Amino acid sequence: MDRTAQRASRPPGRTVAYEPPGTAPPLHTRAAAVLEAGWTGASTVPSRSLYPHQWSWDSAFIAIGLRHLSPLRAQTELETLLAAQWADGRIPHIVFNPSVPLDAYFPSPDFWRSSAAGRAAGAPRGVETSGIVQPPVHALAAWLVHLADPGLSRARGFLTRAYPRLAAWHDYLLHRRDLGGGGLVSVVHPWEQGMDNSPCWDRPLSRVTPAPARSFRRADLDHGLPEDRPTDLDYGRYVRLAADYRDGGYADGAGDFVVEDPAFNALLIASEYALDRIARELGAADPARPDRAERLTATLVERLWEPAAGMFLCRDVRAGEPIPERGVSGLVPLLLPALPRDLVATLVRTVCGPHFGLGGTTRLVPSYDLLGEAFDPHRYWRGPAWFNTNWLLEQGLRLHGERGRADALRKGMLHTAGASGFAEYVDPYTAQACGVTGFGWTAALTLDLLHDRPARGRNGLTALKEGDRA
Ligand code: 9WN
Repeated sequence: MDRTAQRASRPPGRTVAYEPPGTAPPLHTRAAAVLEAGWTGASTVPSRSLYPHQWSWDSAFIAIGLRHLSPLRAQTELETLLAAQWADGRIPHIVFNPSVPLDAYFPSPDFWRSSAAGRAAGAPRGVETSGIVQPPVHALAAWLVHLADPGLSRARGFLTRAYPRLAAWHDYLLHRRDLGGGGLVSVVHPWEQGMDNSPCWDRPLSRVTPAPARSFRRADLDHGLPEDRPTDLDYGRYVRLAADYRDGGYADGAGDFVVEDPAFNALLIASEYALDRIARELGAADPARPDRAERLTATLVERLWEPAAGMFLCRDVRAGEPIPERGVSGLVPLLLPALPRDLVATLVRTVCGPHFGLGGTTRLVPSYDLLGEAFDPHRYWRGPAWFNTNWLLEQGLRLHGERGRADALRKGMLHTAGASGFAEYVDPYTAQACGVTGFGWTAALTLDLLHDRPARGRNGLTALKEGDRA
């Protein structure tokens, strides 16, 4: 099918149902079928075609939804990822499935060469992985998975086995990745932050000399529309950064791209709260841990809050300055329980204001500033709305008592997920599906929203505060 026909045949958005009402199976059944289709026996692929391996933060979000279908599978999902942890504590962003052909995804295991190039950093020998990381949603996911069936979790020693690995993961980030020296974690590649081609990276990436286009072959364009994906120039820079990191033995601190990101750090803080709850459940509470989460929240505010923008901004550590772009990552700290009240109020105003349009021009929050020069409603993380960031914002709104807005966002997400065939991302204005359909975390987080108890004002994040059975 040519590109125009592919675009025309996309599942429509908010105005027309994806399947005629009455004939489609319930949303819950369809979401469960997506996760079933992606299950490999040990973990879930984000997409059989575009992403045929295990991804780190995808697995965490997928486990959060999967726990409602099968707590055992959700535990296994996280255990498979944790088994690929490096001895220095890092959890790799991809765990490769050896039965998938090398040319099915780029960069493939023979690019990363983890077991050889990562030896000094402690890469595992029995499995090939990438050498970079992704946002630390894992302790939060592990705690929520535990709460779904504490009896099974205790019987299998799930948290007992997961806890030391999660603690080592956080230690790696806090000790080896404080590259700005101010107490926050830095990412060293746009793929680490997870919002790969966000306009927030344009400035720091402009310092990176791209690898020549002929030196690699992209596999993503076999499955996705070029106008929905990063450009070749972006890929050239991603490849250069990753190859330099690999050639330096995956040692931290030398690269050209070093950024402090609000969402990455906020997710670490949320996971610090979760780690504290896990430790308490195991009778191994560390009195320093809750303080650490609150101290990190204060540091995040001190280093990344930008009053003039009404939100958090990324910080270009190499240039020593904030990055003047409004990306959705600057809203994600809304999920932090200890965020000062005036900042909560400002963030809510920003989400609902002209830059993100929630409840006005958009039904889901876009990945980037609607008024930004680089805004593009279809190109990946340069404008489209994604379900994981919207889920995080729904959690944050509800946590801070914004019930009406959280309910509306939840409703918009459920409708859009079903109508788009569980799209990877959608046009924030029309809700037209972009990227692939049948996407893992879209289905998983749909299930989580369906199992929420919004009427009681509870959700996954309130479980951190209350020890609630989420
Ligand atoms: C590179 C798997 C991943 C997500 C990322 C998303 C995309 C990969 C790619 O897919 O990135 O890691 O090949 O584009 O940007 O957030 O984890 O779903």
